[in-house]
Amino acid sequence: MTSVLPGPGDPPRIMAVLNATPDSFSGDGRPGQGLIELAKRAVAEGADVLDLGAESTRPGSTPVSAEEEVARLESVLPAVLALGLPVSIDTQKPRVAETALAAGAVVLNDVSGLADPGLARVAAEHNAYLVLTHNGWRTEREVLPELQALAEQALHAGVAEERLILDPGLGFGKTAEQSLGVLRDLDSLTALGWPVLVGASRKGFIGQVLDLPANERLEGSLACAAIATLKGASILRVHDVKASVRAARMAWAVRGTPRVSQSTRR
Ligand code: HH2
Repeated sequence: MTSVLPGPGDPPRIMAVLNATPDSFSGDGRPGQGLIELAKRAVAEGADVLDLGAESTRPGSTPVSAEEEVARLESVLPAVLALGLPVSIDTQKPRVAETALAAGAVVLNDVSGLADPGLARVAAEHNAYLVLTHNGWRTEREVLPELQALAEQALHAGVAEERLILDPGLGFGKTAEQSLGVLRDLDSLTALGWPVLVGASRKGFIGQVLDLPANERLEGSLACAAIATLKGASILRVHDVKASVRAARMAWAVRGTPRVSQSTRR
């Protein structure tokens, strides 16, 4: 199975978005067989990791109970796991995380910034990767320390250092200007040496810059993918796999130097 993280000399891993939700902002959420077809296509187009979510994180989306989230996941997870790539679960609920990791998922993708600290304990128990996302905004200077504080919290809960992945949370509680600033300064985050995940694909800040709806944001998303790659991101979370693989490989060739690795972090 491909590893979740790239080696220091490899281009970023491409994480394909799979939304088992009827109300995803990006417009391609789909339950059941449609999602499995989407997953197969992502594999054929060169995805490295599949990120499966059963609750939309879109502002204003309807909250889903743990029971409903588990039911949505269970209807597709075995078929997605059978495709042979590492599977990530986009959830904020320890109960949902527990079920998915027990079934074979290997990454917990938490966009809430450990709103429920129980999630870190579940990741630790299963030795799963844990994506810690910066959610909200106070000042630009506080993004890095807040992410580091989340990392410390996860380490304290027993998550192994080499299992942590940090995400600056583009669009999460941030204006377009703030998201652009975070992407502009991504080097300062990747320089810390933790693997960094960037989810820019089809986000609202791209729509605001280009004045385009979600289904017209491919080029803007690729520009962001290239910038994140140049600045040392380890994982790109994307909707358009084939185009993103190419953009990342090209930007990585231009970068020409390995990314800072955890082993040199301290
Ligand atoms: N963005 C979304 C969802 N999950 N996870 C991480 N780690 N980083 C992100 O930036 C991120 C994420 C929102 O995108 P999408 O899944 O397309 O929409 P929705 O949550 O409405 O289904």
